[in-house]
Amino acid sequence: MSDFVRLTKDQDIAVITIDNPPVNALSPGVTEAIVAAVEHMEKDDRVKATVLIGAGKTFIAGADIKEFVKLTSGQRQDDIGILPQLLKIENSPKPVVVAIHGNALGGGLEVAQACHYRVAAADARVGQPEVNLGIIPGAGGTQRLPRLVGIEQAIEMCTTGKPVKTSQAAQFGLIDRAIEGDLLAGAVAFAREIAGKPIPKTRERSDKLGTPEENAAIFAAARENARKKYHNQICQLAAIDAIEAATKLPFEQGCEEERRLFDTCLYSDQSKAQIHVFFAEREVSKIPDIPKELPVIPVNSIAIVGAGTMGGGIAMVCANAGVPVLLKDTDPAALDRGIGAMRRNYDISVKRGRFTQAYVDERMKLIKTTLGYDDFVNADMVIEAVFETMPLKKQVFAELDRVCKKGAILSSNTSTLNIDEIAAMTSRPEAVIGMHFFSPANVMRLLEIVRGRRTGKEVIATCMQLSKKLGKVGVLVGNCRGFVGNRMFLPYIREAQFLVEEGAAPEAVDKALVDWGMAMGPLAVGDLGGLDVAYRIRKEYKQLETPGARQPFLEDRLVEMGRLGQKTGAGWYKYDAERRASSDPEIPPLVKKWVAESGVPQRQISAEEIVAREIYSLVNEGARILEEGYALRAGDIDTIYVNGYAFPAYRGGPLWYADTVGLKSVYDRVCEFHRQHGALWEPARMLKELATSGGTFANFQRVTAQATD
Ligand code: T1G
Ligand code: NAD
Repeated sequence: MSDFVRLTKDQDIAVITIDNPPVNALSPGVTEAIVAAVEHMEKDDRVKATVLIGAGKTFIAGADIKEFVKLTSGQRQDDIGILPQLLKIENSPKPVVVAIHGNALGGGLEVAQACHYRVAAADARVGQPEVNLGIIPGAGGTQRLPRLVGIEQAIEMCTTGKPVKTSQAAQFGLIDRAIEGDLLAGAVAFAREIAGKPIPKTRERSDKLGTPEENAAIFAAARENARKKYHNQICQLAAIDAIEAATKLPFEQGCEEERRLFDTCLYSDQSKAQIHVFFAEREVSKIPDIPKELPVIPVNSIAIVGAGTMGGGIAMVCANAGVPVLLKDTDPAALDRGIGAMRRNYDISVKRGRFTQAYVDERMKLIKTTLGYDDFVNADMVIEAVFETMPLKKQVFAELDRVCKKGAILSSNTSTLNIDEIAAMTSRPEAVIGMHFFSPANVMRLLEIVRGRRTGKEVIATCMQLSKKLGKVGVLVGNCRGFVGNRMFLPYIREAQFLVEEGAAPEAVDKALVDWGMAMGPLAVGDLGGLDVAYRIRKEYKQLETPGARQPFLEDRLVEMGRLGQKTGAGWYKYDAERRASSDPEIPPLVKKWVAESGVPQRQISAEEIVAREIYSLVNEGARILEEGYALRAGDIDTIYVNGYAFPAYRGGPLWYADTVGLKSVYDRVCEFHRQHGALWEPARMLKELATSGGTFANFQRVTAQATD
């Protein structure tokens, strides 16, 4: 038998164990090995049925995505060809029962659907997440799934990409039995029960395919919903087309149509971008100068200083990960506010069915509050989230250095302040690191882990690992102003103001970016976070601005007249009680007056120029960050923007997008903006070098993230 499968027997039941670590992906040879094993058992008369199970932590997590990269980059010519193999399993004269634990995703669930029965551990998850890679199921999933769960559920699973738990899958008819306790034993017992009975073949079923009359409205509604929800994207609509083909065509023809739609998606820029994001998100945890096997510091308790917007959210993240939290603030009212905000957030999650009340009660029990530092001595790690002023941060870290035990990690959630300056307040700068969560901390997946000049490698390794435990995407960044995300965001929101100063309506700026794919426009984002936050940062760093460089003035004016955004009911837009935005008739005359006073020439500005100036401001600053060494890889910057700034994954992130456009034309456009708008648009040296040498950001690799300059 091949290395990928092991064959054993439990009396009259054969057991095929798939073993292709780390996630039993259907790498070349795996499907063939499974089929060979099934066919081998067919010839053994003592065998009545076969169980298919995965070794390690999961069943099959899908096709081997690396093979798709080889296909679309031309490294591989031949077809991946999973589908024909699955037909051989389905046509087996002896029943094959699949036993699922961990995940059965994509091709993994398609293998399961081609088997005759499916049993699963209670905590397993099954799904068709292909749309997260910009593709659709390509091994018969769009043809078999609707036959098993019906049209609507198949559409839901294939367009959202969200896996479902065993209990739900059993309700849909996708799983025949949920197994408590020993999965293999339960699967073998099930196989013994069904052996000898007529073998159900999914492809022959049609009872859940509905009628053209019934289905017409379902498909129309699904398409309309997909166009709205997945703006600009092609794969969700392709998945709907393929499922519709299942209701109209015989199985084999339906699979051909699925294949045609699959290839259209796979060779699209959108899928290449999303597959880049998939691997980039996994690459961020690889730090060249920090060995994978470096021992980490156990973090079994966390203390948080400051129970405000961020401190409360971070406490929820820790409690959700099962880590006990000690939360400190200055007075009981502040603690009550913090706890109150957490309860409100949890209530929303319960209402949305994400958590049960019992789960929430358990989590809240993990959060203890305090007004002093007494119990901080027991904390393995501290996360500081007090007001963003250096004097207060220094005072708090001096206190932490005094009270915390040796070996404790001291981290700050600062969004702009110098980690080394904070660390210098302690006798243990090697234990100080930045843990920059994004608001709302209990929702946003991104975590910038800021390496100080003296931060110890085991402290970094510990925080990188902890970020995964906390359900975050932890990206290691250097200690420069605004780190990576916010440093790039400053020119992005500055450019938005300049565009309004030059004649674009605020709505036009935001609409251009939303049409292009951003979840929200830059001005609306300002209103969401509070225009006073960026205002304070502009004032705090005024002395660092390039002398004589143009400075935006509109948001300063808005802030100075108390228009701070959503929190004051008005900013660039006005907001109703539910914080729904609408254009504010007061804004155009205000802007007209301020611009007239400034003398900035007015002109028509196209949506194309708006998008180019916004996105290329991110690219240019991103290139500077890479050349200065504050990020390890272009993929790290893309991961930061996709997970922290709602940059569309189907565009791959700012630097992948620039590579897709072509760095020569990006550079030429930046040079044009430099000529038109001055020093702020000076092209980054790396952008110039890569553009003139035909290089790409994707191929740029740095050895270590720089600590500080
Ligand atoms: N192919 C290749 N490598 C994979 C992989 C896959 N499908 N899934 C994971 N890996 C690698 C990953 O890069 C990492 O590598 C290591 O495994 C651990 O992953 C035909 C067309 C299963 C939930 O989309 O969602 O089937 O960095 O860090 O957090 O119709 O991996 O260690 O070198 O993510 O425990 C559909 C993708 C494919 C699922 C586990 N399947 N995987 O999460 O580990 S398309 C998916 C995941 C398809 C068919 C279609 C997650 C996971 P390295 P990890 P994890
Ligand atoms: P906030 O004003 O909502 O909360 C700060 C809390 O710190 C208040 O409850 C205050 O009472 C408390 N505090 C002040 N001094 C204290 C002390 N000595 N001991 C204990 N508690 C004390 O502020 P926030 O928005 O949560 O920001 C906190 C930190 O997180 C800042 O450094 C900020 O830059 C950073 N940050 C904020 C965001 C955001 O979007 N709000 C995002 C990322 C990072």
